[in-house]
Amino acid sequence: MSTTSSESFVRGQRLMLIFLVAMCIVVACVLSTETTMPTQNMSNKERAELREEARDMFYHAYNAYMQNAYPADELMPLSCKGRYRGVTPSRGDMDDILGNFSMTLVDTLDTLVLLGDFTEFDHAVKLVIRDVQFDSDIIVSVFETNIRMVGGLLSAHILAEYLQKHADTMHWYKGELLEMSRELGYRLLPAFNTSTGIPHARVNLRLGMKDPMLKKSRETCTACAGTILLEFAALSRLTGDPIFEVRAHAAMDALWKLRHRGSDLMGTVLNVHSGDWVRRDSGVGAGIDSYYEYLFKSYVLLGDDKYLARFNRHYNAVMKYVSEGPMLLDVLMHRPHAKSKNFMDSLLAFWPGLQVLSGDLKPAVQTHEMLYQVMQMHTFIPEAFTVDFQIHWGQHPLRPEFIESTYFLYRATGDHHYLQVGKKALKTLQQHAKVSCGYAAVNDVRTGKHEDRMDSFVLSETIKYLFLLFSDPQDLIINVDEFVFTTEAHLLPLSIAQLGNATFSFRQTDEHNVLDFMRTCPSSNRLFPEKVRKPLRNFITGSCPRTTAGKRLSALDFQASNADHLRAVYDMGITMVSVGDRSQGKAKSHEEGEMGLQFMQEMLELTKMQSINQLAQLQAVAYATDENSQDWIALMAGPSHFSPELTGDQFVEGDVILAKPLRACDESLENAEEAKGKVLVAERGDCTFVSKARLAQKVGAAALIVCDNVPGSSGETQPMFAMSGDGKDDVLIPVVFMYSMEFGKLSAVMQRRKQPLRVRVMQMVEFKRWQLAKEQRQNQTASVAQKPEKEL
Ligand code: DMJ
Repeated sequence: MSTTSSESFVRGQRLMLIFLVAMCIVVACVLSTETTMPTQNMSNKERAELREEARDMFYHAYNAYMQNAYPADELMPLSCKGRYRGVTPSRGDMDDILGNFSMTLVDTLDTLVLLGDFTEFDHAVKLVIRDVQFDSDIIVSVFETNIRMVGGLLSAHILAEYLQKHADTMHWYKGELLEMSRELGYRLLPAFNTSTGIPHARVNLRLGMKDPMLKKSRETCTACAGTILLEFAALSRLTGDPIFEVRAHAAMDALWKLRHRGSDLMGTVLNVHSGDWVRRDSGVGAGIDSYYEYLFKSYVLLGDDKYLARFNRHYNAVMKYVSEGPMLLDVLMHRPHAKSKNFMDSLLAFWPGLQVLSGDLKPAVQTHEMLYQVMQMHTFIPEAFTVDFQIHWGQHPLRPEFIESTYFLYRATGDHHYLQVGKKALKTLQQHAKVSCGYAAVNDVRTGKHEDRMDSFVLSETIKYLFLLFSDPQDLIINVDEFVFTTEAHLLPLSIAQLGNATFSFRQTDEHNVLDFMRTCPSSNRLFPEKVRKPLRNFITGSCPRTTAGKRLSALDFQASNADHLRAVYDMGITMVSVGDRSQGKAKSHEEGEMGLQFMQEMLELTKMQSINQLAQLQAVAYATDENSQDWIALMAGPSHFSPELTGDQFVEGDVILAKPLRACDESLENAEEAKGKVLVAERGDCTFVSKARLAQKVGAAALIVCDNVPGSSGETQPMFAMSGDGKDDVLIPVVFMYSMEFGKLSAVMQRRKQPLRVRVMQMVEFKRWQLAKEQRQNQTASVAQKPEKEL
């Protein structure tokens, strides 16, 4: 159903009002009900200095890119040169982000306007118009190309026209960027030709889906398919061509239908043809994050309240099942009471920012506080960290999410705490990521080692949000409250709703009235951020009381080292026996006694499950103690999510060989011939686990061992994990992970042996069974040999 432009205009105005009023209510509720003042105020002078430091950071990175990398997509800050697709050694699937279309410059254009640098913006727009082209035989990610390139071109177009009107400049500009974004949009459209309407994850810029490499394409992530609408709607409204918006709405509708009807949760990976879920983990981080963001922001930008209703349904489900105090832990969409991961990823740091926009401030303050503590503990927020805040994956590519949330929290509360947090983040970047040629990603926050990588979002988001945090509205040429920030922090004006809506749709019957889900002011019981943060201040060290009254401690969450847990367990009547204290525990009340019984029951179940699961999943790399021996030793290894599981008596046997180069991130290996039929070893880093696996498979290796790149790591001291893939299931050889200490043992044996070392990759439990059977056989033989003759 289409609406008239005057209706759209009214809706646009209404929305802008709703949005601004919502923000004001949040601020008013927070500020008016509590007199406690935040502790460390920041002077205007210091704030202005930090704003200027953020500006300097921008130019340090931008100039390094322009002088050493442009027209490449990205700057490689350590080698101080450009990263080109097909020229620079491949990092595997990760490179699908690159299309040889000067991504960093396009992604950065609107930041130049925010900084007030119209001269450089004018120059940069001219360069983009002159140099950037899309007719390349390159497979790119639909999601990344949309958010970084289409979004970058569109917001630059909008701002160029804005400057023409309001700054009397760029009069030469005739809408070239909009034309470019339309062309790029057309090149992405073939990806939407699926039976569900949910787009493929990748498309060839020149050949569409006709590229033979895309023949088997069928899996995508929820965020990949659900982060299209803002850009495509803007594209349709600005060009007058409805096709983009129609396709993006259809994809959103199809995704909505795939939610679990019981839990209202979404999984992370799905099949675009059948609509079947491939991964049913449900959280708010990797694989799903910006789908939720785009539901809410589509409502704000377009005024279609079905998106608010959908967002609210999902939001309530997330808060019910995924949110656990300040933490957000993945569950299974179809079994939402079962946690599916014991770690959180850094991408979820955007969530508090989204919560602020939707008006739910208290949990935003709490989660942000938890993340701030993780950051202080590890310098940066690592890519993934466990529920006890240890590092699960130590990389940090200078992501923006935490700073983005800090910015929105500051805008909503005015609390200077968030300026202090921003200052800390800025200084950390300066101290630990700044190099002479830009800012370098951190390969491992434990070692601080740099990586030759500066993602385009460092300029388009990380530094942009820092600059905005320390700027006053009067420092900025535009009123940012009149814009929606896309997931890549590109600015789309709320006035887009006035430009007609070709595809406004009826709400589906299962979509409740938005009012059913409207949340009230979060500060009804005298909320002030400091008050909310305070009890969490020592959340990570666990030294503050934090057992919520009335909430039962479940065995899954129990940590013996947590004093509150011990207290809660004691109150439930369970005695923790230790030397010198054998007094009988007595439940405080009948109800707590019941809880205690339930707890113990769970504990037993859990122990059973854990030992079964851990052993069942643990892999082994086994070898004979010497060339002629029958005695075997097994080293502990972890499985992967993307390769076939070795179960029962299955194993793969072969000689071990080290990949050349060891990281195995290139198109091929120098020792590809030699690697055929062998158990290849590649070191972790530089590219994804799964791309190493694909390369190993391509050269004909029988199996792959990925060894850790963090010296001293060991399965004895840290939890083993399963390597994540990208949702595809094209890896057919077994792939296992070994921590450094375990691999060190293997490597020492390899060096000692004259002959190549032959190993078996198998299930640990199977190895143990095999050993046990062997021992029993040996014992039998021995006892037979020892029996006196007469007994024979
Ligand atoms: C950005 O490209 C976007 O913010 C996206 O939504 C998530 N990943 C990166 C930044 O981490």
